[in-house]
Amino acid sequence: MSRRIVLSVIVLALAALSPLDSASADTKPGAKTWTVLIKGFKFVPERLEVEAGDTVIWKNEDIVPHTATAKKLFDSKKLDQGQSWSYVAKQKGSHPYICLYHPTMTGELVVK
Ligand SMILES: [Cu+2]
Repeated sequence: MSRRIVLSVIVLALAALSPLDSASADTKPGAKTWTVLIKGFKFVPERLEVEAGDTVIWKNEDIVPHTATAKKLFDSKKLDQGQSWSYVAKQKGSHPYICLYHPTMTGELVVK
């Protein structure tokens, strides 16, 4: 497949998974949605501060699978290219996380 077709497929797939349409019942009014991109074997941004009740979406833009995994708190499981996963931040504090496949990939979710 050409690069352009691959990108189009990704865009369509993401549109189909639009997180705004799937906001779950436990998101509170005024809660925000944040996106962390996974690209170039990095979490972008590496450190994210949110309010409790906000939703964080990790979106894998690399061609290899990744995870966003914080011990005992959250685990995206395997995210293939173009896949995303959302998490409603509840537990306040600083939560370091990694990619299980590439443990040198680190990020931090701060919930206030
Ligand atoms: Cu990874």
